[in-house]
Amino acid sequence: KKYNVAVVGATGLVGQMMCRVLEERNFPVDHFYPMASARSAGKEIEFAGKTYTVEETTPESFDKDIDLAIFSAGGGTSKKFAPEAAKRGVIVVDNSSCWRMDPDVPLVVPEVNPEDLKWHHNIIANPNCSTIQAMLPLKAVYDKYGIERIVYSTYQAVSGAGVQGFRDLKDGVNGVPPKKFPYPIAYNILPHIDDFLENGYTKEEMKMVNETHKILHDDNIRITATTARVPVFYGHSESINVELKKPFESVKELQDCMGSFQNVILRDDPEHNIYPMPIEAEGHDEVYVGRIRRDFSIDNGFNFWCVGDNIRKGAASNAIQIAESLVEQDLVHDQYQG
Ligand code: A2P
Ligand code: 11C
Repeated sequence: KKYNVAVVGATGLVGQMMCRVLEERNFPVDHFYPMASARSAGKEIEFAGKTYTVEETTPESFDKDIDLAIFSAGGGTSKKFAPEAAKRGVIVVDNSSCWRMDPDVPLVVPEVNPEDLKWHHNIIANPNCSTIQAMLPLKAVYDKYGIERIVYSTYQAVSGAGVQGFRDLKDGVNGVPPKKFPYPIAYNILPHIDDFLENGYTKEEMKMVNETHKILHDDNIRITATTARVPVFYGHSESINVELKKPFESVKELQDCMGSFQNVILRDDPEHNIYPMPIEAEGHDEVYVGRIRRDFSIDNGFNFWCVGDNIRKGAASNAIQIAESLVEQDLVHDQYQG
C-alpha cells in the first residue's frame, strides 16, 4: 500500500530533510504534496525524481486525499493548521512544541514508546531534538535499573535554530552581527535556548524535563536541565548524569545495556580517544553514547556523553520513523475525536 503524504514546511531546514529521509528510507509515497507559506508558493522542489510545486498551506489544502501530513513549519503554523488537517481525517506528525504536552497527543520516539501511537487522535507529536536523543540510552537503563534522577547539560548546534541560526555562525566567524541569537555565537557559548520562563529556566530546559516524564510514563523521575548553544553546525551533545534506583556492577554492564539498545552506537574507549562527537554523528540517524563512568559522589550514579544529529534523529528522521511505525502498526486510520 502507498500513502498520500504532505510535508508542511517543505522549504525549511527540517522540512527539506524530511523529504530526503522519506526518499532515503523508501517510504511508500503515492502522491506527494509539499506545502509552505505564501512566500514559497510556486517554488519547485524535487522529490523522488519528480518536480513538485510548493503550495501555500491553508485549511482547504487538507481537503485533498492526504493520508499523512508531516509538519515542521513552527508552532504557530502547527497550532493553526494541525487541527484543520486532523478534523479532515489527515494524520499529522508534528515537529513543533505546540502539541507535545497535550494529554490527547502521543509524544513518541519509535524505539522507546511506539505503543503510544495506538491512542492517537490524528495528531502525533515529535519530541524536542535534545529529548529524543537522550531517550534511547535512558530507556535502556530505565527498564533494567529504574531511574531516580537525571541531570541534563546540553551543548546544542546552531541548526536547531533553523536557517538563520545556521547563518549566524557561518557569517559570525567573519564578524557579521547575529540576527537570530541575542549575542554572537561564533567563538562563544550562550547558556540560553528558547525563551526564559518565570522559574528561571528556559523553555528548552523545561521541554527536556516534561517530555522525558511523558515519554517514559514516569512523573516521579527527578529531572533538571541546563541547555546551551555552542558554535557547532550539526549535532547536539549532552552530558547526562543519572542516579539509578538499583545498583550496577560495572561500567561494562552499562556499556552493554545502553550499547545494545536499538539505534544506539557505543563509542566508549577512552584509552584510544574514542568518544562520541558531533562531527561523527552528523548525517546519521543513530545516537552515539560514550564516556560512561561511575559517579563516585552518589550511590548507583553514572555519567555519560550522548550525541545525535539534531536535524535527522532529533527531528526529520524521528518524524519519518513515526510515520513508518504507524504503517507497521496499521494505524494510518482516521481516529479523530475532536
Ligand atoms: P517558507 O519557506 O514559505 O517561509 P526554518 O525553520 O528552517 O526557517 O523553516 C520554516 C518552514 O516553515 C519553512 O518551510 C516555511 O515556509 C514554513 N512556514 C513558515 N510560516 C508558515 C506558514 N504560515 N504556513 C506554512 N508554512 C510556514
Ligand atoms: C534548538 N531544540 O536546538 C531546539 C529546536 O521545540 O522543536 C527545536 C525547538 C522545538 O534550538
